[in-house]
Amino acid sequence: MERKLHPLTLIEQPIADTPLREWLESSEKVVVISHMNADGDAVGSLLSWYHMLGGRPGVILPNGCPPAFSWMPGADRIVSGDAERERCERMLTEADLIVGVDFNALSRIDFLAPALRESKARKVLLDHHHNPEIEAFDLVVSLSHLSSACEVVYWTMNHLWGDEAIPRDTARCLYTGICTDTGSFSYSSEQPSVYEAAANLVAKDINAAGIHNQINDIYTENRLRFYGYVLTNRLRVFPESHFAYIYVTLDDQKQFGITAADMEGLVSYAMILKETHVGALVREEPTRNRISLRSKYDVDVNEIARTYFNGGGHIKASGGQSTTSLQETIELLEKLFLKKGK
Ligand SMILES: [Mn+2]
Repeated sequence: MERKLHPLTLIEQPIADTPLREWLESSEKVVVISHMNADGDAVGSLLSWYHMLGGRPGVILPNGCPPAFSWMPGADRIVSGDAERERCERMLTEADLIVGVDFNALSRIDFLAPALRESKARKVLLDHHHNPEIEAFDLVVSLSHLSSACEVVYWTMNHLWGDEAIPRDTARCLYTGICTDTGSFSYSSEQPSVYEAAANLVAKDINAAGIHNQINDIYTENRLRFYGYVLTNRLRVFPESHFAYIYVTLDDQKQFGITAADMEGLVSYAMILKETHVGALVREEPTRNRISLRSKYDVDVNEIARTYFNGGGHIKASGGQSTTSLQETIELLEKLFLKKGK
């Protein structure tokens, strides 16, 4: 029943009844911040506000803008916590309004969390993850049934100022985040509202095909050959258990000169298999293993990531880590997902 409702009707307190518009328009020092290891949704929702507010806000990412998104309009304005930690802390301290996008807990902004927590600024969170840390904010717009933070931001802007007030550069940023968080409308996109938002954004002459190219056609030859190697040598498939996983050793990464960002999307290859219901990627790091989990149907991998891998995320896409050996991590995965005797 929920899926037929328009997102704006699902906000318990209509945004128009909150002081959000007044805060955004009257605050002198606005700072927008998103999470560590930013993805397209984080960068998109961050920069959408930069353009919407006429270039007024300071924009912060704890460890900067990933090169894959440096083409986005306004990306050169992002202040990186890694590179300029004190400047970021000062921006947060001196702000009168802080807007957090695409994260549900202060731990996601890592070493910048104390500065945000202690800032006297008004604090707003706009997000789509479950269980927002509401105590840390003055106003929370948390719509976990929506595809992306960019969609949450789109409907918020639409509701506050109307679609016609949204500028083209904001539309480019928001469309990018919606595409990256839905795999170009292949998952997390069951709600009709995501297509309505996309249609309204595409109507702003944003060159949607160009954005899809910028997001998808980005592999180096080396990265593609690494994928070939991994799919040949590091993919294990268990059709009877509807489970497949890929593991990547430190040696593999060294051999091909591969970074964590290069493995973004690798887990989806486990999901392409017809029989796979749940897929995993384990990548070895010097002091731990990172685990990505994906689910096609009703297995809640958010719960599994929370319970076994000190992580979390979404029901169908989550991640975590383990500090045991690669071998032990793989054994735990097999224990969790393999049917007995298979
Ligand atoms: Mn997101």
